[in-house]
Amino acid sequence: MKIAKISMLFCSAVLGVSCTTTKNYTVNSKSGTMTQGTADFTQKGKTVSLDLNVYKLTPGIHAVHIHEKGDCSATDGSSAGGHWNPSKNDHGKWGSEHFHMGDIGNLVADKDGTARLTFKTDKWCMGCSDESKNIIGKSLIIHADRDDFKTQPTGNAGGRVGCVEIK
Ligand SMILES: [Cu+2]
Ligand SMILES: [Zn+2]
Repeated sequence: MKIAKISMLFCSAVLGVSCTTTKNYTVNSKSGTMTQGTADFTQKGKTVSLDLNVYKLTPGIHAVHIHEKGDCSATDGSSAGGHWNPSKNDHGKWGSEHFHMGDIGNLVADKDGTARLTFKTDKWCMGCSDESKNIIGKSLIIHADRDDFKTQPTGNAGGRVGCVEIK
């Protein structure tokens, strides 16, 4: 807490800019798929942005969530646990009445299986002391199917084809 405060002061007062943290990860293929890609997270000031680039997906719509455990070790990705849900809400579409803090939404893969999703929020942080906001120690999961934003608590998104440990 003290260190975080001091570093914020350092960034804003001494450098005259807000702090920026960037972490780049590689997507691990899961469930016998060939999924590849990168997930880049950046925190600038109070905003965290995600730039997700995925390859070798099946063409079409795939759910993307942050799951509660930063563990991609299981071949089917089940070690990542359920959706990250610190506020104990129902599953849903981001920004609607009810949604999990990990309910990013869907990405669309083209006919070659290539997909890009960018996302930005001030509801997350990278490594802050507020565990209801901190994405470090969680995982990002790419699913076989689309999120219907209705089925509880998963969105009926099917298997897990890609996994990123957010360390
Ligand atoms: Cu998921
Ligand atoms: Zn959810």
